[in-house]
Amino acid sequence: MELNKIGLLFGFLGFLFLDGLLLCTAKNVHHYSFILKETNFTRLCTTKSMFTVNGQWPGPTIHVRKGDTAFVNVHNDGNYGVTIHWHGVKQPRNPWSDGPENITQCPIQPGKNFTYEVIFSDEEGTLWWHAHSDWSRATIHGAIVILPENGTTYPFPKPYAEQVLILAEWFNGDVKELIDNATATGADPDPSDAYAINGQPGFPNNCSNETTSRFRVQYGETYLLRVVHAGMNEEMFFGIAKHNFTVVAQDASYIKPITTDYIMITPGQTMDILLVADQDPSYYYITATPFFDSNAPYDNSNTSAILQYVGNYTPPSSPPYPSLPNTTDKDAADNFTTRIRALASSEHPINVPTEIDTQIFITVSVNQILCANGSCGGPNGNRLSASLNNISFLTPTIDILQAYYKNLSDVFTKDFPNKPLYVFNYTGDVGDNTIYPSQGTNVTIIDYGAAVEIVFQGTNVGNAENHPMHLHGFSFYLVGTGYGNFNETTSPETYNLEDPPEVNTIGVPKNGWATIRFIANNPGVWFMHCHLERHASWGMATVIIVKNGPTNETSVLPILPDNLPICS
Ligand SMILES: [Cu+2]
Repeated sequence: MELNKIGLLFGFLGFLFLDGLLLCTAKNVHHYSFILKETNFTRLCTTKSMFTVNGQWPGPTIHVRKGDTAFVNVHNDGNYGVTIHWHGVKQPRNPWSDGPENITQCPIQPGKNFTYEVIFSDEEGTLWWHAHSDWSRATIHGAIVILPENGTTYPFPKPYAEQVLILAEWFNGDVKELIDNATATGADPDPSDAYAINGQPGFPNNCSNETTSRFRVQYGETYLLRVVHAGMNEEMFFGIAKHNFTVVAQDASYIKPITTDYIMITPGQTMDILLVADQDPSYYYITATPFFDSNAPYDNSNTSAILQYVGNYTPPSSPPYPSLPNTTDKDAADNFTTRIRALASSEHPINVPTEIDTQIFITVSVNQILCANGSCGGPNGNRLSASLNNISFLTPTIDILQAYYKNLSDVFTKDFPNKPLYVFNYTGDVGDNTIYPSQGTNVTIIDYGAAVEIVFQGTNVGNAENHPMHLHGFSFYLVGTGYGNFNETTSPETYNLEDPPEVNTIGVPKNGWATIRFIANNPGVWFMHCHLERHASWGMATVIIVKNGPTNETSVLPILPDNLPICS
């Protein structure tokens, strides 16, 4: 695979009338066509038909500049309904095109199509798109590359070339059958059979050596690697043999450069990395391995691509392999994530709320639901479940956005608690008091413009684990994390209000807490959930509705798109 030189052809130049003047603006409009269809793929010597965009896995990359708009027509030629989400794109005032199934729309049914209007604002760097219905995101995903606006540039020397690297999971079986079976029995879904980098498991996986992804580099040049974690259920360590590299952005927001030989990245996150090809011209493995701190079943395999220097040399018979932290090495994970600080420069300022209007404390738990006569496939014959504030989210049959917009009753309740109804020693001996959650579609309503703080408290209920929490419609500041129970007095004393990273997905440490802050300046209906897919399926989710502000410009775009698939 040849690296693409930077310099992309853009679609249609946008024009804007301002005060009677015709101004050529930097904002462009792009058009993409996604055809969803079943396509045969062979990995690990197993062939299966899987649901893809345009027959590709990973799917096509969307290229825009900061502040552009992309119209993506999604036509479903598959066998079941799907929605697409533009992960990390804030979509100001435009929840209509956000995508989560039965939250902002119903699935695009086979034979139907829908055009998403993806509105970019201050994002710059790498994001991604993925299906947001059942588990179809396993095979329906791709990168979004957001270049600096015309006339501006990166806050680092312009790289020679760039490359998208998408981490994902390969399942030998049909992914929809897999989650449908797990849902039917209440058991843990089967783990994936391999991880993949740009669709290829690579060394040391069965039947994978020949097809390993290769990235060719010129000695002495600097490359921008855009790493996307599109995997389903596992966090990952990632590194390149014999090369240090520098992480410069996370979730399409610049950070202070971190030089390291590995990263820990959770499902949902993206990281931009500068790599200097400064080692002896040869082959080097680029490898990702799981970080897993729980005792659920998981995929303990590795995936590799090859960094291949251009030139005349004898390739090594076995290229060097990076030494990454052990799968359970929590300290290594923390040692990387706690180094992340916002760039916070004059060109890329941050604006952390210091006076909080709305404070929400949320426990994050894995639970069980009782089954009659212990007839389910989970622990103790029960059904596996998950919750926020001990409420396991029930996805409604009518989308919440439509219900809110049209004032339909009986779809959701506005009473998601802003603190746990039952206070216990969250990270200690939790007993059996909170193992069984209630179930409901409980949402939080927030005033436009409110300064919001959310403390996520991981718990020892069920199965403690790191949870990558993701919020739609916003990026937020991660102001603090810690282990044990959040302490109202001492924990805030550790907050970083100077240069906290501005992100859309954060790992809540196992048996620990994480605090985020943001201004609720985006009216709409926004999903918030764990990005481990099995936890999201079990109900580790809720919805935040931000009310309209006082003006049209601070209200949801008034148009209900013509062909938005609504739930009847
Ligand atoms: Cu989780």
